[in-house]
Amino acid sequence: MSSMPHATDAFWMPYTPNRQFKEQPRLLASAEGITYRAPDGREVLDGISGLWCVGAGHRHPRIAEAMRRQIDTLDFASNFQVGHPGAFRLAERLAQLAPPGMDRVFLVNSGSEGCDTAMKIALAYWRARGEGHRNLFIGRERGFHGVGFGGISVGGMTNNRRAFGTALLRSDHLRATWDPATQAFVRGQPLTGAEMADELETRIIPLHDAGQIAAVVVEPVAGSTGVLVPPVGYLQRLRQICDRHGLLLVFDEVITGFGRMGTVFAAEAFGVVPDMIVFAKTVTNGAAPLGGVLVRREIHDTLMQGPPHLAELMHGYTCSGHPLSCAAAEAMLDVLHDEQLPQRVAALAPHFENAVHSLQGTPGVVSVRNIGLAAGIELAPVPGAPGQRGAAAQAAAFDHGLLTRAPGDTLVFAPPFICTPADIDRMVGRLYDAIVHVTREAP
Ligand code: PXG
Ligand code: PLP
Repeated sequence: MSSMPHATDAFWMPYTPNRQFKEQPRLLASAEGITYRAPDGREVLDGISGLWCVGAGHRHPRIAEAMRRQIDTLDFASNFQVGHPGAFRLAERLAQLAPPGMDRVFLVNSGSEGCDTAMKIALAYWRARGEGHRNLFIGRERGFHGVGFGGISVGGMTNNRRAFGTALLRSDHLRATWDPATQAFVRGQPLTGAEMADELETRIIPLHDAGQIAAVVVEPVAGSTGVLVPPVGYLQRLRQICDRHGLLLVFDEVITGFGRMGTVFAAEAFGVVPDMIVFAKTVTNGAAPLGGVLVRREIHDTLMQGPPHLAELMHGYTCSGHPLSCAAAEAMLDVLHDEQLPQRVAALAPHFENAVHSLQGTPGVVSVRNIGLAAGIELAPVPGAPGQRGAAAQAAAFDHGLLTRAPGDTLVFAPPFICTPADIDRMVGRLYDAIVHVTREAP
């Protein structure tokens, strides 16, 4: 088992308080199933599926075996002007899993690349239809669409935007679906609040004109902001308004895709078919980087024009459809199917809901929200220091043997799909211990 590296200076860690981490590193050296091990062998239960990726559990033997076979057969082939069978096979299988009609797939390496790709496809689509003036994107406050310039333009996480000046693309934002007055301890989807979608029609469209808008981009469930669950009927209303005004609707399913909602895609769980679906993360169980965009066929076909010797869409990444990533994803699709992982999530969700809501009443807990296998447990902030209590709780959870995440003062709990009810209870016990630990301390 590897131990602490001698020097930690060179690696500029992503999304990490580097100075603090390097004072007190928290390393993960190995993993199996739902459990990480620190270099000293200490157990850390995986309460966030790696980073919303590892639904099938760590080091799944079928995924490992598929990747081993692939690296010994074809390590790399690009998909620019040549191709390899794995990418075609994977795309066909993804198309079959997607909602009807969304059967064209652009492959990328991450959720961020997926979001930027979906936005570029939207722009190119309107231009091909002679409506190049549609170049405004409508996102939502507290939405996360990765860290590319497209994604931070349409995203609504203030901390991801502030340091980078004005984002590159024109955008406006719907309000978040969060209403603390009615939703603080709601179980599953709030029953009221669908009318929050009407703002698209009553404010945004009159302000900008529908003819300026390229697409509306939302996460079906806002994940990385701390799990904000859409009210019943909200996503349907967004779809209806987009249809009335001819706007494209993009679902960012980077977190919700591949099982976490108890279905392969959240589109299915909520009964709403968008025009594009962005995916990443769980598609390979986190074993290799892969993302993509599922596209409604008419959008794809509109772009299949121009001189036959020129690429129809001048876009792609060196590793788009990398053989190892495709092998991992194909194996993950086998595992999702054969182990019935979405069905297991659906069966486990009621126990999960009861377990996380048992935290209501714990001092300092101001909200608990859940859907599928995702929950946000929000803590009262330290006065004048937003985020400090969340960061302390995340650290305390790690010290109590649980990996979690804390955007702001909300602890996010999103365990692997293979958890048993007893695993969930053990993890929630550690969450409780961590919350008690940080709320006992003086504010
Ligand atoms: N869209 C959504 C909805 C995401 O959740 C991305 C795009 C970007 O994906 P990549 O693969 O480029 O990271 C994400 C990523 C958290 C957390 O703490 C969530 C993400 C990333 C980092 C942290 O919940 N989601
Ligand atoms: N920068 C340089 C100098 C490159 O040659 C390339 C790709 O060929 C890129 C950036 C883009 O890299 P990627 O295709 O991995 O996104």
